[in-house]
Amino acid sequence: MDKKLKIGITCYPSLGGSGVVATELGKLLAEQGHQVHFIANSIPFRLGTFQKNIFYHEVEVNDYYVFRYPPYDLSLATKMAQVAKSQQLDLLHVHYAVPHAVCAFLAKQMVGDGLKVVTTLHGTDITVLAQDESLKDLIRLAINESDAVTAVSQDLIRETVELLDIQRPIDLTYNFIDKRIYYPRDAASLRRDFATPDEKILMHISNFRPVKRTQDVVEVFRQVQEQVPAKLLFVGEGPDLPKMQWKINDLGLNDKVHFLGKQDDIAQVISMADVLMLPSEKESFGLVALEAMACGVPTIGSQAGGIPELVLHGKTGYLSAIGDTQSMAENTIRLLTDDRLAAEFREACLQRAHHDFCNDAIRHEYEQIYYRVLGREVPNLKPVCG
Ligand code: GMT
Repeated sequence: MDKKLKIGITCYPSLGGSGVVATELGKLLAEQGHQVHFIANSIPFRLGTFQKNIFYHEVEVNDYYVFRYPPYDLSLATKMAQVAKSQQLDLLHVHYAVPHAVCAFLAKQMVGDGLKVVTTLHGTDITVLAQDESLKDLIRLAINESDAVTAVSQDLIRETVELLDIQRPIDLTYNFIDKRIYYPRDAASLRRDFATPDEKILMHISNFRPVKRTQDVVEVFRQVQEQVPAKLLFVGEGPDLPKMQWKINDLGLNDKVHFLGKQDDIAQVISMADVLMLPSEKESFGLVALEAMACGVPTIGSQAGGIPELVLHGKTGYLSAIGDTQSMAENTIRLLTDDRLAAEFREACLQRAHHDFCNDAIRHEYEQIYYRVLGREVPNLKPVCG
C-alpha cells in the first residue's frame, strides 16, 4: 500500500510567521515524498524555486459588480473542494483559523467526509479574532468541526480553550527551524556596513503591528546606547513604522538606527545581531526568536504568550514583564558587556534551537497527526535530529 499522502495546504502567502511555517512544512513533507498542493491567492513567498512534489493552485475571486466585498472566502472554499476532488487529496491542512478553517469546513461539505481537515492555530486568529463577537461562533464551529486541531504553544492552547470554551483535544506542535538554513552565518563584512567594531547591534524583526510594541524597542535602545556603544537595526515593514520614525527623530537617535525594510535572507541578516528584541504584547510563539536562536542570537523579550516556552530566561535570553523597558535595557546591557556570558548564551541558543525545535521532529509530529485522522497506520518515519 502507498503510504505517502496527498495534502492540500492553505496559508496566508504573504509575510508572516504562519505563512512561513506552513510553507516550510510543505517543503519538508514534499521532501519525504508526500504530494503537497498549496491552495492560496498567490504563491507563498518562502516557496522559492521549483521542488518535486509541490504544486500551486491559485484562487481566483469573482468580482461581479454587485459585490461590495468580493467573496474571497467562498472562492477559496470552492477551490479547496475542486483541488481535493481532482487531485484526490487525503486531507487539507489549513493554517490560521480565519477564514481558512471555515473554508476547509465548507470544502468538506462539498467533497464528503473522506476529506479530513487539520487546522493549525497560530496566534492572533485566537488571541485577537476570537474575542470579536462577529467571528467568535464561527471560529468555534471551525475548530470543533476540524478532524484535528494543533496550536503552536501551550499558552495558545490554554487561551483557545478559555476564550472559546473548547472541549475537544488540541495537539501541541511547536514551530521549527530548518538547520540547513538557520545557522550562524559569517556576517563580519555586512556588520561593518552598520556598526564600527566597538559597537553592538540590537535588532528587531516584525511586521510592525501594534502588538509588537516597537516603541518599547526604541525606548530600550535609548537606555542601552547611553551606556554601551550600539546600533539598532529594524527589519520589516508595517503600520507602526511612521510612529517609530518620529520617536527616533524626537530622541535624536537617527544616526544610530537603520531601517532595512523587508528581507528574504533572515538567517544572514540575524547573524549580524548581538541581541534580538521581542517586547511583544501578544506572541503565541515568536518564530523570529527561534530563527535568531538558531543563528546563536539571544532574545531580549517580554513574557507574553508562548515566548517563555521558547526563550529560556537566563539561558537563551532574558524576559521581562510586558512594557518593562527598564528591566529589558538592564538585561541587554548585562549581555552586551559580559563576553563570557554572551558566549554561554550563544552556545545554549544553538543547542536548544537545533535539538528542541528540529524540523524533522516537528514534521514527524504533523505526519503522525495526519495518519491518525485518516485512521491509517503510521509508517516508520524516524526523525533525524542532530
Ligand atoms: O506575529 C505576527 O504578526 C504574524 C503572525 C501570523 O499569523 O503569521 O504570527 C503568529 O504566528 C507565528 C507562527 O506560528 C508565531 O510565531 C507568532 O508568535 C504569532 N503571532 C502572534 O501571536 C502575535
